[in-house]
Parts: sequence; structure tokens; C-alpha cells
Amino acid sequence: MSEGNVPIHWYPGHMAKARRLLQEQLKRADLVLELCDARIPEASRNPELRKMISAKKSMLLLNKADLADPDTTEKWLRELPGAIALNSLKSNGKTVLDAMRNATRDLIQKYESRGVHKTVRAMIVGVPNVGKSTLINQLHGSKIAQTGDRPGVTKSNQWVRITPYLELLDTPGMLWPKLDDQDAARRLAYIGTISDEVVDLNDLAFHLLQDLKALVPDRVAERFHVDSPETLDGIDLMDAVCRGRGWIMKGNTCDYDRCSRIVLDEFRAGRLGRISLEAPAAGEGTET
Ligand SMILES: Nc1nc2c(ncn2[C@@H]2O[C@H](COP(=O)(O)OP(=O)(O)O)[C@@H](O)[C@H]2O)c(=O)[nH]1
Ligand SMILES: [Mg+2]
Repeated sequence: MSEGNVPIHWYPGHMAKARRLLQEQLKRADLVLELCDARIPEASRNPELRKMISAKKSMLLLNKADLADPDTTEKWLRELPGAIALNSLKSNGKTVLDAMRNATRDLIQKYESRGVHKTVRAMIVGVPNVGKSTLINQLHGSKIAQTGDRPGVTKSNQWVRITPYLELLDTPGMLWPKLDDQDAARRLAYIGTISDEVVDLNDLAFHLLQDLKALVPDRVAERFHVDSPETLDGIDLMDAVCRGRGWIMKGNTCDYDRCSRIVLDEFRAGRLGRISLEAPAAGEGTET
């Protein structure tokens, strides 16, 4: 395998269509819930989407907070007033529903004063795989939106009634056409936002190991049975991980494909513990 950088070209054709649809649906929305990933609250916010929703009332949710370092999430919440940290798999949604009610109180009162029963329409937006459909299911109390641990599961827009006063719209995840920052692109790929079919998994795992080594060397040592990972660099680290976990092929060569697949899977499943890859200001993640 090479140690070079394999650029990520990631903008699937169907996203242009998703964008147009979203723009159309936005006209009907009273409120927008923007989901980002609590492990990478910067890289997982789509600047194009933010521009599109800038004229709307919106709320930011840091989802998958159960996988992020709690202290770093606290820092993000101080940095982003009004944002809510969430585990969509577990939360009963009360915090989110209360916040939505507060955000639209004026609107509802305006209608009520005219004797009109107003149904608030809220759109859930965000990059792929961030947990939009899971949140809808949690708020609805049943599996009404399809979910899956890969991008592109939600194809069409589905309005879902949550209460007599609230409807939610699930939307397909949106990426943006141009991303100059390859580090940010990689972080999005680490967490499964960009389809694994369009990225070089060996290159991705190679960089993920480098990042993890810098952030949480002890956990890398423990999980992959590597002595002093902080002293190893690049391909030497990947080799040590292969040997540590026994991913060796005939002829005593390292099985990089197997290594890459498992390293990514284990990171995504939180097997290395709660890790934030981005922190406010300093720009570096921290560990618990
Ligand atoms: N650990 C964790 N996993 C979550 C959370 N929310 C969603 N997921 C998982 O993330 C994957 C993508 O969820 P999905 O709702 O389909 O994402 P969408 O593409 O934004 O609609 C699924 O495997 C979910 O089970 C969360 O808060 N914590
Ligand atoms: Mg979805």
C-alpha cells in the first residue's frame, strides 16, 4: 500500500437532486433541525446547507454524543449557544421537543390569537449517516423512517406527524460539491458519512490510525496490542497494528485490507471509547 494521499472525490450525482428538493421543501418549513456529528461538529456541518437555511429559524443538534468525548462536547456546547447534545438511539426526545416548542412559541401564539390551529413543520437536515432518520423514529416512538449505518439510506422526503401540532420531514443527507480541506473530508469518511465505495479504505485507515495515535495512544496500544504506538509513524504503525492483531497473510505479509476494514468498523462502533476528533478553538480532539 502507498503512504500517499488519495484525494476524496465524494459528491454523488443524486445529491444535486436532493439539494433542489430540499430547497423546495424548505419553503414549507417553520423550523430546521440541523444535525451534526458530536465527534466532528465542524467537518460535519455542510456550509452550503447552512447558507440555504440561514433565513429560517434553526436549531443545532450534536448527535451521537454517546460516541464523543463528554468534556469536549461540553466545550462545544459552550461554543455553540442553543445547541443540544444528543444520543438519538436512547433519548426520549423530550429536550428536543421542548426546544422546538420554545423556538416556535411565537409562531403558534400568533396563529392561536386568530383562532387557527397551527401545525409546526420542522425539517431535519444534515450530512449523510448523522442520525436524521433515527431521531425521527425516536421522536415518533416507532420505526417510521428507514435507518442504516451507511450513507444514502433515506432516498425520498417523508413528512411524519409527531403530535397533532408537529410534523417532521426526514431528508436525504447532503454533502457539498467542493471541499478543499482533505482533513475534514477524511474525518467525514472516518465516521461513515462518505460511502466506503468511493474512498480508498487503506488510505483512510492509515490516516485514522495516525490521528488516533496522536489523540489516544493508550487506547490504540490496548485495542490493537501495539507497544508504544506514539513512537511509530505511518506504515510502521499500520504494520504494528496488523501484527498486534494477527492480520497476517501467507508469506508473513500484513493484511492491510482486513486491517483497514476492522480498524474503521471498530472506531465507528465506539470500540476505542468515546473520542472527539475536533475540539473548539485549538482544533484538536481530546479523550475522556
Ligand atoms: N451511537 C449512536 N448511533 C446512532 C445515533 N443516531 C443514529 N445512530 C446510528 O447511525 C446510523 C445512521 O443513522 P440514520 O438515522 O440512518 O442516519 P441518516 O442518514 O442521517 O438518516 C444508524 O446505524 C444508527 O443506528 C446516536 O445518537 N448514537
Ligand atoms: Mg436517513
